[in-house]
Amino acid sequence: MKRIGLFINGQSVPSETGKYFQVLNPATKEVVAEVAEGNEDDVNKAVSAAAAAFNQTEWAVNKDLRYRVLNRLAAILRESLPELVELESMMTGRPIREMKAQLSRLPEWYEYFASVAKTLEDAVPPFGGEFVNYTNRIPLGVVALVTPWNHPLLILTKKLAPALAAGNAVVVKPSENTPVTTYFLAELAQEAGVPAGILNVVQGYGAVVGKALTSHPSIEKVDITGGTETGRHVAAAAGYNLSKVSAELGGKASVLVLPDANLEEAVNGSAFAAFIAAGQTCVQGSRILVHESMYEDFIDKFIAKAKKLLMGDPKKFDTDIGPVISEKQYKQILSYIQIGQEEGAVLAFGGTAPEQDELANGYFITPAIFTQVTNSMRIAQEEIFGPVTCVMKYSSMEELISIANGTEMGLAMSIWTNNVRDAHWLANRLEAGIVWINDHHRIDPSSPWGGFKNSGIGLENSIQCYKDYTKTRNVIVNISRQHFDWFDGTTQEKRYS
Ligand code: TXE
Repeated sequence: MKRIGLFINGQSVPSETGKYFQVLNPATKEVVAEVAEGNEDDVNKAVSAAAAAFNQTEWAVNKDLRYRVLNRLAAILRESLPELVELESMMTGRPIREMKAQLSRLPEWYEYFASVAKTLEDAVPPFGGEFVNYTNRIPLGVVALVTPWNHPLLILTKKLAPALAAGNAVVVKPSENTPVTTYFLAELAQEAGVPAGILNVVQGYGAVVGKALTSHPSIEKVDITGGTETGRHVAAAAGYNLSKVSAELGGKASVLVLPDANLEEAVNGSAFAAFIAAGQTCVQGSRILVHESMYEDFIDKFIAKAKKLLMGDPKKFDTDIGPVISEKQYKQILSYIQIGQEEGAVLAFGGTAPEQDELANGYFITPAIFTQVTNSMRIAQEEIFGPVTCVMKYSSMEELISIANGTEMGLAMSIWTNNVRDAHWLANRLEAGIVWINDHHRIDPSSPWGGFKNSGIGLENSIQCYKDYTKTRNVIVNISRQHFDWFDGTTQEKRYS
């Protein structure tokens, strides 16, 4: 069995306590690896190593170095994909086909942000008078990245690529459920030329390592993806330290099917929105809003589609749906399925253990479709984070907007229509940070990703995210040949501001 250490100052080290915790495969409950369990002392060590590397290596001040190293990392990562895909699938239980599709895009993030670092121009503000003014973007210092288990490497990469490109030193706290690939990515980064100490990984539990790291006074920015409650605690600690914070939190995404939509396309899109990753994504289509004119047909076809999804061994290439991540999530999802029925919704399909004996050991739940759902029900409002979705009926555009915006979350939504005017009209009325039209889940390093309302604060991806990993030094130069003396005794009117 593999034993994996913490990654501090470019080296694999045991934790201060010497303790290890087990990472389980949720499809089989077999142990994937034993991982060093960090604590506050390990966090302090990692933050000190990061601060020293930030101050003593060229990383923070040499953009060309960063550009070359991050492009090299992208190339090395491409070559390492088969092993990472397999490991990530074993830790998360996500089907190998999904992980391959997702991880094969990761190198693009390092390339994109390397190019942003290389090409982004600073400003020359029109200061006026005889002054030249220019700004310099400089890295923040040591930043903390806290990541979840649903897309371990993708979510890490969305934060790490801009953080490194901007010249910061990083300490990562991966999820206790899925810490293994994060460690290997750190090794690959070192191989690519990231100096020792610039990227550190401290594995362990959220309440210990996560808390110590995100409340550490030397951390200049905390970037977390996790549950909304966790986000609130982390943001409060960051607020006390006056450090920046970016938080990608819970979601309750609506899929809006307009009356003119192509039914088959809308059904396929809704299944993709709701059931990829066994529904464990922050943008999961957990509320499918269908016009009354097609509601019954939609439900029939949607159930037929869900029936065809192959639940099984994540290692097999034809598996569509794997298990959910852990016993905690499994119980949470089943309890919501019960709550939905108690609230009066109809469980029209799924929501049970699969029939296959070979899946009995894993945390498998068949895709669940609720109908007769009203917007005030808990299953329509609270993040379930599993393969459960609610289909709701609407009759007018006003009602559609009111249901879609009628949650505390505001991460993402998708609109399905061929009517270009309605698509854009509607998109501009939705309270969500991301709106897809005739698609769902699509992502690109250049395209801002972040939530409104209780779904979080700040952005991942895009030039804006890069800028958020920097601070601005503003240089104001007096180029006048006249010597300035405010107190020259003349009382002449002069500019002093
Ligand atoms: O998340 P946590 P959990 C939602 C989803 C899920 C729920 C709980 O609804 O059902 O959250 O999942 C670290 N200080 N999302 O318990 O705990 C933790 O160790 C600092 C949505 O797994 O929020 C992990 O590394 N860090 C989401 C990370 O935070 C702390 C993805 C996220 O774990 C901490 C995951 C603390 N006090 C869950 N407590 C999305 N937006 O995609 C925990 N952590």
